[in-house]
Amino acid sequence: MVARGPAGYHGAIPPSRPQHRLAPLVAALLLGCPLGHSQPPQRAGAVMINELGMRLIELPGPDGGLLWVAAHETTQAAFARFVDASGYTTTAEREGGAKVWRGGAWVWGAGASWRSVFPGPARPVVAVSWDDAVAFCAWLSEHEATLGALPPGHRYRLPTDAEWEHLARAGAHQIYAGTDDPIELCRYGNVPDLAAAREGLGRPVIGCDDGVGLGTAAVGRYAANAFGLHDMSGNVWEWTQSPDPRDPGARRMRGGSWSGRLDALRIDRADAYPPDLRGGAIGFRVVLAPAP
Ligand SMILES: [Ca+2]
Repeated sequence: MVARGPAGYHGAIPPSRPQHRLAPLVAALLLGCPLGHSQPPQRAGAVMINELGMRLIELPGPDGGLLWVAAHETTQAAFARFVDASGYTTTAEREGGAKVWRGGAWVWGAGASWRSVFPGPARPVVAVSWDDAVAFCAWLSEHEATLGALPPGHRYRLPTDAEWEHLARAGAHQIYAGTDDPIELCRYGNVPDLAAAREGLGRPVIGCDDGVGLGTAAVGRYAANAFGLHDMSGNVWEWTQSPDPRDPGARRMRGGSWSGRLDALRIDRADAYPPDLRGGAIGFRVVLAPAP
């Protein structure tokens, strides 16, 4: 368990033993150091693997405090561990379906759920509501706390809207996660592209080919942004913790997807939906952060 646990957390202050170091430029930006500063990063950039095999990277949040951020969107394999252990029933399963892409449009899919929409253990879990994502975080927090595997005072949760944007930007001023050039996006994520057009997406696409048409890609298939985070732009929309300022009953989501509008892939764009919405282009990513 220690080998797979979060850097061996058993009540001790986490050891500083990063398995992965960020590029010097990024490290300098992260730590607010002038370039050329001789002191290496002490903590930011450390990596740990949690009890579900999820890779977490320690990164500065928008307020400068450190938090652990999942490098990937939550996979179906991880979500299955939650469901198997807890007996949880998702919103789609309780309410009889989810939105699915069919015939060039999002339509109601009777009986659709995370088990049936783009199935694959390494693919992001989709067709999950905001409520489902929050339930996953609560269970994972309790599960790892019981095992003594949580950093003291930490809990899993969804990133806030501000955290998501900061993490996608990764200390740069890029338009998309990883690049300013939309043609480059096929290196950084599963986006509406020529492959999707060939399969009949029927919407405007970027003139590049990411190798995946209609549907999700396995997490981590594409290049990470400068913080080491994959699929911040594209693959699936990611629920955030935050209510929408214009509609407090709705929850913000970020990053766009394999099927959506091209402008939604921009770091500075958000969408918002009721917390019980679920569909084949919506998933989530978690952070592990000090509890308030
Ligand atoms: Ca994404």
